[in-house]
Amino acid sequence: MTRTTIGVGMVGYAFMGRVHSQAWRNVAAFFDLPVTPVMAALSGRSLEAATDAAARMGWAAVETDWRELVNRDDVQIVDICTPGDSHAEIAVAALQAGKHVICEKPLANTVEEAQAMVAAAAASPGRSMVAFNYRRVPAIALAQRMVAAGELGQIRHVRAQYLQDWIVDPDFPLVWRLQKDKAGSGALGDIGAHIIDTAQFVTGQTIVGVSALTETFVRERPLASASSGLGGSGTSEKGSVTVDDAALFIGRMSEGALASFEATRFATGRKNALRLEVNGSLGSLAFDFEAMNELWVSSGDTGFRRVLVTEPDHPYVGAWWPPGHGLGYEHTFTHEIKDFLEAVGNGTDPSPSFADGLRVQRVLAAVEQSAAEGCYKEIA
Ligand code: 4PW
Repeated sequence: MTRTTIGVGMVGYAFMGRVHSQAWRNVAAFFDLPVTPVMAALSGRSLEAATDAAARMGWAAVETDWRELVNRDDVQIVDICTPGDSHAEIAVAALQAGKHVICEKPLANTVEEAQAMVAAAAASPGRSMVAFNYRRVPAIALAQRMVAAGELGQIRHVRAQYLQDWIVDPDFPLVWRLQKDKAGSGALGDIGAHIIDTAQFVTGQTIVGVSALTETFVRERPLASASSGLGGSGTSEKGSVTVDDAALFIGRMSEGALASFEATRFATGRKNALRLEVNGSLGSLAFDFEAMNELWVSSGDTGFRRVLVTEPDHPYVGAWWPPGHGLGYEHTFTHEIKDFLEAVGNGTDPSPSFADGLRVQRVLAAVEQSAAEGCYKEIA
């Protein structure tokens, strides 16, 4: 059978580029899709490093300027895996060229940039999506399904945490994630954005106001000599950390739930603990990414019981392994790419949209304002 193919160009090839690449490579082997992706080209500033990355990860060609990649005739989808400071420029150019765009989170470094991206998306025939991959954890998707079906009743509380510890050592270097001009904010935008999206996705409610505290515990760090993923090595010279190390905030949600959020890279011993607990009038749900194949459920009259989310009728799971075999971090990206390709192929709008990304951006901005001014901030 001949399948319609669609060319993909990816900008950036570090941590997110690697995990997106494995998704582009594998998605058509596990899911029936209306279009089959072809990994046409990768762009990166260093020809040598980009050529090496393309060869290892399966990209057919290399560009050293993302503008060339965006304008290639064999690229119909642009996948943005760069730090936040270049998201808006690349996404707007790609959408103006009529390309479909999937962009890493947070959507941008400022609300203004996110607004420009939403406007470009509205004016383009291209489809667009912001890459909040944790929505595609089967247990999180199942939690959303249960809340939407009314199984928890009226939602009263949301308790969300994203806990990491990779910069606890004060000698950990000043990588781009710790620089405001590159990353926009620190733990807040990098991991807080995920729990904002996850809480809104699972409950179907938006955050309408916040009261926040942020802190930078280590204000100077060795300049980075090299970095990859969440690792790096430093020099003897030091520079200033210009982002938050931790952000805590409480918030009101649109249908009356009270929520609390904690995003930190100083939770010693917690590696990637994205946790969510939702309490409703009829029951509760609890999830921790460090045990991502489990969802804990209480129907109110009992304590929590574990549901192993590995059954074929659980979201996304049927495409993979037999019950009990489990999925990992990388599968969330394969699911995200699968949903994106289905939308592009079927001519529908993918979710979460750039408008959803802008809403998260407004929450991030309100958290920063609230922390700076010491007051409750409503979100329009
Ligand atoms: O999923 C997380 C990301 O969104 C990863 O653990 C690291 O923190 C890299 O960026 C964020």
